Amino acid sequence: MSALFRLRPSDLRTRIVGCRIEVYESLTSTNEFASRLGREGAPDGTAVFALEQASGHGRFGRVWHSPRGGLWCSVLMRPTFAAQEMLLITAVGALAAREAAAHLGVGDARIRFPNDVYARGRKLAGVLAESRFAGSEPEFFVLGTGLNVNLCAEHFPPELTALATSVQIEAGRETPLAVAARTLLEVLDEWYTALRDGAIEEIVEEWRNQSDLIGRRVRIEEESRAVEGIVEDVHPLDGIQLRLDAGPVARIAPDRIAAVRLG
Ligand code: BT5
Repeated sequence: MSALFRLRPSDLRTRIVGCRIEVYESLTSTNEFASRLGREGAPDGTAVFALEQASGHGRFGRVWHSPRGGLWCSVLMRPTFAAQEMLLITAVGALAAREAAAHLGVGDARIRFPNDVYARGRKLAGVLAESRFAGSEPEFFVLGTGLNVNLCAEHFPPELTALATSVQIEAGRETPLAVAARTLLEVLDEWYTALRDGAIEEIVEEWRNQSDLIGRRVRIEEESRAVEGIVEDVHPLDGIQLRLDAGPVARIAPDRIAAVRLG
């Protein structure tokens, strides 16, 4: 019997997200596949899942480990707003992944700048927004979410065992992937609708409330240097405001931040 889960648009209480749903055994990357559907004209809100990804990826070309048991999902978005607001799509993705994890029983899921969800100091989920342009205008976006659902410590490669966690580890029980998928699409629909309606302040405020870095000592790695200090503020568009150990306050833009490590 196939391990594919079934989820139909009519199973969802959503307006846009999940208006079309495709579930596959294995894909190279759901983001790449959703992008292909986007080029073929698939509608706003189309959702793609794969039980496993052969080359799931994160930011800066990093590998996203995607074995069976996780929720690997991409949603095609065709909002009508300016390109720089891709950072808001990332924020909406992090908010939805955090909220879905909370609904699935993860006690203290928090957003870790800019695109991660952490629980008890370990990475539970990551989101990756990508865009395709037609000339200078964005034609569509793809929001990818990787949420570790039914994964145990032995499913992670050695370098991640001490750094990663899952819904199963945190909530102490397995969750059917169809339930996790429905939960994610429903909360994402709420935040995506808010974004389309222009509720930017509400999104930014909730994103800041759910972030776990304010007041903490961090080391921020940029591509060619690292800085250390105490986080004074975080903002999905403006980045991190950091009181440097050397004294002054620096503002580090989101696209310059490769990784944030707690000091
Ligand atoms: C991310 O990248 O956190 C975004 C990951 C997005 C993955 C989704 S899955 C569906 C869709 N299709 C794709 O191809 N991608 C999206 P980044 O911030 O660059 O973090 C990558 C780092 O997270 C790696 O270098 C590892 O240290 C760590 N990592 C990799 N796999 C992990 C996992 N399954 N759980 C926790 N941490 C992981």
